[in-house]
Amino acid sequence: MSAVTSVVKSGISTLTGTDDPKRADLKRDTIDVTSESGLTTDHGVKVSNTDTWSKVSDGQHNGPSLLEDQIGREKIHRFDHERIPERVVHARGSGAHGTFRVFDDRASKYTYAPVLTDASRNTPIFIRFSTVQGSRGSAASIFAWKVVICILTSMQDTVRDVRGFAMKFYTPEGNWDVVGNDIPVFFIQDAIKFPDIVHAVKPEPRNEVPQGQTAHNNFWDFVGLQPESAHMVMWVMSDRGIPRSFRMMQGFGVNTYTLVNSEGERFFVKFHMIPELGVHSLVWDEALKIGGQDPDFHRKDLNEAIESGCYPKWTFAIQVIEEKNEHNFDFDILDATKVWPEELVPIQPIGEFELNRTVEEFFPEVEQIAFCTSHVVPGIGFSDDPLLQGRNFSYFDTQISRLGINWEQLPINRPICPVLNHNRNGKMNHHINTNNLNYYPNRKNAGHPVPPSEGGYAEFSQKVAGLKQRVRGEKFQEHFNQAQLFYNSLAPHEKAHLFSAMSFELSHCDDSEVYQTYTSLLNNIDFDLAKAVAQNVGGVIPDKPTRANHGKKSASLSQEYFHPKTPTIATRRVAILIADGYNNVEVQAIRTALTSAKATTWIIGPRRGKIQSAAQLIGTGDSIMADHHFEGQRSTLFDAIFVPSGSEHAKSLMKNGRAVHWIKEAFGHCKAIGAIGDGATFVKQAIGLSGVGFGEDGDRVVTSYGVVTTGKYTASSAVIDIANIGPNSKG
Ligand code: HDE
Repeated sequence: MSAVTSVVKSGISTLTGTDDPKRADLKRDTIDVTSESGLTTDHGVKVSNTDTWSKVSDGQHNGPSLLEDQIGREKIHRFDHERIPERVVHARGSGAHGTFRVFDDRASKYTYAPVLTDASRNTPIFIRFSTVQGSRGSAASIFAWKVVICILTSMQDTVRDVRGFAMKFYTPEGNWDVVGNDIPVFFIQDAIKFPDIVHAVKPEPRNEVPQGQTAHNNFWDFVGLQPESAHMVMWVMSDRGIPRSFRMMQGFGVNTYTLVNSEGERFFVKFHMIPELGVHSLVWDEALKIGGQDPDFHRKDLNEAIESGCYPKWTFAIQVIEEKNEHNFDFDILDATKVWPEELVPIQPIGEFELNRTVEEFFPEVEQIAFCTSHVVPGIGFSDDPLLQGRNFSYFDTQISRLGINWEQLPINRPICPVLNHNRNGKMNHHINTNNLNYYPNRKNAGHPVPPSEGGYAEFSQKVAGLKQRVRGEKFQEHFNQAQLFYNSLAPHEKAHLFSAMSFELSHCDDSEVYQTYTSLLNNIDFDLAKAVAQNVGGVIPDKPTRANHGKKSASLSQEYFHPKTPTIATRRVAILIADGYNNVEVQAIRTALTSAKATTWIIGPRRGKIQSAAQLIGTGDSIMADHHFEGQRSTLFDAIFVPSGSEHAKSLMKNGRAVHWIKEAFGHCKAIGAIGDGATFVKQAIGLSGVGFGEDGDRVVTSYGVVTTGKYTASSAVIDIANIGPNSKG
């Protein structure tokens, strides 16, 4: 068992039990299976034998199986039809239930939507996180893993990709969906290009390769010829493409929506979700390795945090532009390939939300949940953003082919408020209407429209004039200013990561036309970057910039901006590396300190079993159970490592190649490593670098490599140091 003992709740008063209307609603369809439960068929008849098909037999030999066996046939029929089509994009995902609330009514100057203004409400929410490119995937068996490792690595959480961040708010006014991503811009400006970008990024039609990767000819071919994607490509190639955890991602509604207040004034709005734990990423080498070591890394991480009581939490914020200021920017505020720089349009926090309940069963909750950008509630509306307009058509449409026309009756999708209209029938209809009147108007006025004054949705009366034509606005023609802004705003190590990512991806393109076109396009963004990438991948090496870099920056585009003000190790995974003869007093002390700081600790030893402490070796003291052995888990799955003192233990660690590799690899990934006494000597030898600032004299030393160690190391100083360094903060 792990040492996940702390039950830590964040600030929100959590809804529990039947107080949560969505939870109560789902309860209606929940089946509890206990040891008392007996099997029945789907038509309710008790089943006495579920193991043997009914057949003709003399009791000693098998004869033919009988078609009349309803129990056997039903079992096979149901199994044959278990699968439904996966989502055409965002197929692989994970989700959880939670609670949203606003701080106060500060947003009422922009909207009359109670979900955004009524602080007495706790709104139940569900969030589904996803990767975009890859298939839904399957857990490869150990056998398959040995035989075809490429299949395993294709279905995994840590691929370089955009992450979906789709939220459903179950409000008394109906469901509101914000179907966002972890990146604030998109590849294309107009919905009509969506099938092209998705076909280009998905596995190539000839051979279904690659899975879960943008690193192939067709993707880079398309984006090289479609310069409006330049900005988004920079984000995907940055650290944002390989998040450490769903819990450490920003979310963005991306499209421009509108809010309407009770005065009838309309505002343009963008939605932001800012994680309490800061925005953090893996390093690429880790992401690649975790893909093989733990393909479900992100979904496990989400469940682990919620189940240990460390509820992932975000601030909900808005950016607002008054209608009259729509055209006051050098970009079009309805262009989804552009951000609204925070310096121009401040981000206003208005609420917060947390995820506090894992799902009971994946399929009926995570797989069957379905979102629609067109699902808004009174006080919230759309804009003429051409991407949003197309999305409003697409989502409803795709749910019909994935789940059927009655998809909104599924438990996870149905609203918590009454649903009543004259829509009828269709496959898998669950509603039984007691009224004979399925049209309006009718003689009883049954099922009548509700005026806006009583809560009916009112479209904003927007004046529209123009010629019918296939055009995009003038400001939609500029594609590189914000790609430059993004690149300029990155910290040096973030720039280095982006350069490596592009080099990796373009190296995987074997058509020279593709990588030459893209490196030429890159020169519109940054000359030095374009030159360095082109040199690496055999692209077109520029001798001067295609256009000058404007040199502007916007602070909040860098992940650094979102590091928590007070460093924290809450929810981080710390491995304690031990062998027989370790110092148990230190291990207990560091565990206590880390647990109270809301981190989780995991004992890693030479075997999953009892590891004897130094005291026990001489007949006193305790042993400890290792959670994993050195081969069972790797350093990549942890944020930091701690090695206690103990001469026997340090000697055996040094002799164990895998234990040495643990340290070398964690060091290479710039993780915090704390060690004491002989443990510190082991760390130093394992890294093979002496003189990098280790504190031999008892002082605490933090090296530029991220290793902390000292002769007089204490548990509390370790916690402070590990938190201050921050896993992967540099590299
Ligand atoms: Fe989606 N997108 N999308 N998308 N999208 C889908 O709907 C679509 C776009 C996003 O967890 C599909 O139910 C079009 C932007 C997420 O269930 C589909 C366009 C953003 C999810 C669809 C876009 C997103 C989807 C496939 C361009 C970020 C997963 C399955 C006009 C704001 C939702 C489904 C979940 C899913 C269409 C662009 C985010 C086909 C036509 C921009 C998070 O309807």
